Amino acid sequence: MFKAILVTTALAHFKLTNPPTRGFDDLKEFTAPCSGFPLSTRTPFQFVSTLSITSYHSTASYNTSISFSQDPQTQSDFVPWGGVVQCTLGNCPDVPFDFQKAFPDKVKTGVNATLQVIFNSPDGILYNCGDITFTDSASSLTNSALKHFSLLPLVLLFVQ
Ligand SMILES: [Cu+2]
Repeated sequence: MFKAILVTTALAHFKLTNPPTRGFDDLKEFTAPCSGFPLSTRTPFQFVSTLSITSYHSTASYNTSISFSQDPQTQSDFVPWGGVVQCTLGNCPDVPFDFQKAFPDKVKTGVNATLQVIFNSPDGILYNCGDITFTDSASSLTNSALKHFSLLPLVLLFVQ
């Protein structure tokens, strides 16, 4: 009985949905850098994009790293990118990331990368990765996001 309760509360931490996570297993999310999942299908990803993350915790935060390795294996393959985003239960806030601005020498159309989300939850530090290929197709995201006044402080934080 007691054991069953423990298992239940340990399930469902967070999930990276855009780009899609390599795989999802609550019990493996503690494993860096990518929850123990191997390289997966790459998602086309615009230079300025928003990560979509579902939080199953009412109080949590995340930060991000990126790897330009073709098949990153360890945490040292990743470099930190972006600031800390606070999450509540449900979807974490949409924050546009300008990857090309941050890595102008590396982010070009056709370049492969792996995005890593490091989720700081009451259960501990958790990991998801999404494999992507950058594309320069026109992004309407930046303009629409910039029109939302409430997002401006976060935009300035991440695009500076
Ligand atoms: Cu959790």
